[in-house]
Amino acid sequence: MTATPVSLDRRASLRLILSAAAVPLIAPHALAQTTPAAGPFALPPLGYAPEALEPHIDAMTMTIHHDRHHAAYVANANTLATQWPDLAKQPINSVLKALGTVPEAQRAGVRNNVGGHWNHTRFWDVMTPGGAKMPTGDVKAGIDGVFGDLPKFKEKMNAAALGRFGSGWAWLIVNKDGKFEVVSTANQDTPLELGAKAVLLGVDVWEHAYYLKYQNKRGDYLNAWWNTVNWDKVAGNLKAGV
Ligand code: MN3
Repeated sequence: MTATPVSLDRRASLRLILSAAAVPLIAPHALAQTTPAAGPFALPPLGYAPEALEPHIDAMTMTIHHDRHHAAYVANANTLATQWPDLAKQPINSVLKALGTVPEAQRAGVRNNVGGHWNHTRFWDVMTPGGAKMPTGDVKAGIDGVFGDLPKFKEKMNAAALGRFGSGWAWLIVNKDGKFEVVSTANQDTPLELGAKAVLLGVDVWEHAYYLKYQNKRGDYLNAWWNTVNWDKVAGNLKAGV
């Protein structure tokens, strides 16, 4: 009978079609990680697999968030650098600490896009899998000294994150007086413009950070997010300052 070879051919063709289809599905992620940016700003690699934070943060959210949202901030920052070349001639922290020195035509763009690039870079890093699961050393001492203990600090941070109307961030910083403080910023504003001496930890509460898995339940996302915090990275941020 001829039915069998035809059926096998069909299966083989289907396999070929599927394997060909798999290439463009994989390629954009790989490209986003490795293609040099057309400009001074580059999307940093996530540093871990997009599924590495599951079940707390799902792979699809991480992929879209990093490869599309963060990538868009980087692309826009590169466009701004063509309009205002001084943007690329100074450290990013200096620009964000002194937004008043940015020409007015580019200021809002720099605030949103260079700010978004800085915020997300810090965010991916503090969620790096592994590391200490509890604060130790100077971070623990700072948290206990100002907030009482870790649970009370988490309450304060969650309140800042839940209280941010619309889009923005909640942060643990060392403020301009050298004291641990929880602050919230709107949109892609950074704690650098508040005069922070160190930015220890930040959580993105834009809906794009959690909507696929948690929908409108920002509190559930926050409770899950705490499981991803790498306290060794937090300690490194305290030591490094800004
Ligand atoms: Mn975001």
